[in-house]
Amino acid sequence: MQNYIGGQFEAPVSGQYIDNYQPATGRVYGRIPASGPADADKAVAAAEAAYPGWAALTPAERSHWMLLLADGIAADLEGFARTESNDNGKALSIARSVDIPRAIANFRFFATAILHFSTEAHPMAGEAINYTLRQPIGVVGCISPWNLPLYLFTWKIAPALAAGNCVVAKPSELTPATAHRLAELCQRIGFPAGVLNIVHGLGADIGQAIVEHPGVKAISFTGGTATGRRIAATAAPMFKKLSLELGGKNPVLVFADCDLEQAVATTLRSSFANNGQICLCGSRVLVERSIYNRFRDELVRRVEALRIGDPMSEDTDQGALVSAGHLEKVEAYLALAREEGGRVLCGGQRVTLAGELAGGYYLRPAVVEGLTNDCRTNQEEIFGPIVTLQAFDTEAEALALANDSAYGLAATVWTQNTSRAHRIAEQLQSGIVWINCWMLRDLRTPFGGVKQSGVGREGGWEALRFFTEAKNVCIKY
Ligand code: TXE
Repeated sequence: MQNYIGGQFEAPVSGQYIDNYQPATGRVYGRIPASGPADADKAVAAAEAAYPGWAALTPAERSHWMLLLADGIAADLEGFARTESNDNGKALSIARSVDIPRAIANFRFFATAILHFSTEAHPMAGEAINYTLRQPIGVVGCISPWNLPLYLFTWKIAPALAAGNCVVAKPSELTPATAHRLAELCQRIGFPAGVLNIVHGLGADIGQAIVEHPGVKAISFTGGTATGRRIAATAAPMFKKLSLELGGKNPVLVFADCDLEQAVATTLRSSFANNGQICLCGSRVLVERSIYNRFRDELVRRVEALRIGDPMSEDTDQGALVSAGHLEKVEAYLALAREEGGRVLCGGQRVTLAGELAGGYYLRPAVVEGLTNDCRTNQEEIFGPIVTLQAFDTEAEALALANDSAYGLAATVWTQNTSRAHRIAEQLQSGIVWINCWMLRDLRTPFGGVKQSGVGREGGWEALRFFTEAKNVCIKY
């Protein structure tokens, strides 16, 4: 792969490359540029050169270009899905039904949202009128993680472009392939050169260089909390706008008055979809004591039935984890859970598949019980196929356990009692609350977390506001 700068594919200035591993086999299957500050300079220069032209287009013209990107991905959905599955290890069925359709939806949503974007007026009766202009910021940086590669990459790029900014974007070095495929699409359709620049490499090198670059006026980042802290420390003294979507340790509250079948079926998904590698996955399942055993036994039964296998096979529920390092991290948490007194009810073993898949990063999904909420297993983000179960007796206790976390991204509540649902939703320290569902997403809604789960909100008008600067104009009568 090469960097995509100013509409051209270019080798990194260093001439150095990084190996890209295929999680399904554990083999090196490609190389990506090891970019650094000199590449960031080139990408920012290309974006600055393209900016006046792109910002001057009408929203309808920008929308047109973005819809062409959406159409291009849609026409190549299977190709993008296979590329994503190959690069990330996720089951092809998920890439095909979730990741790539959502990337298309991101472009379509913001390409059309910008046509309806409007600003406010504040009349001062008889004296003056204020109106707000929302103007693009200039060159912005979008840095995305490996778990939902094209999905989260486009979730940032689409509003940035729609609002009239030019972008320097960096996908995760673990999963660069669909971003590269998007760059090829840009070139094929003649997407205006320099408007979207895609650079590859390690976070500490090219990621840090983008954040530090004085020409980059805003940073939108999704990734780990430690990385977010570092980015904030770099960007804050430069007064850059920052949107940080970070980790989670999401609670799932299951009350005895829930629809048990739906609660179990969805908790299976909310625990293990994408191998638990979604920031929205519920990792602490809190169950009312009177139904605890029934819920636990049924969940474990279904977890044991999950099929771990070749990501490309249609029968696979769970593909490979993203990397050898991540597999080791998840296993280390399982060992910690045991040390802390947890009982592993199922899973946690490595799976060795046959033939060329023997070196892949496969792990049986695990359910753990017997841990208190204050242990590290229940406090730290694992981001893999492990959930813990805890029993509670009262609503107040459930709420206290749910909120006893440094994180506050997403929470799920299972109850048929509407009053309780509203009462709890109001009190949960969480940016997102799902009642009797999980990951039901309307792209207009504010998306993001509280506490150490991040700063700012993505989605809908929030994203378009983030990627614009408000200017008040006051006219005296
Ligand atoms: O993420 P990083 P990692 C969590 C999850 C995971 C942990 C670490 O718990 O185990 O984070 O994952 C780029 N300046 N999440 O290490 O490093 C990096 O190249 C600028 C939660 O893989 O945060 C990549 O493009 N950029 C999560 C992106 O940041 C830097 C998704 C994310 O990588 C950088 C992923 C720097 N100094 C992990 N250092 C979620 N919230 O969805 C790294 N990067």
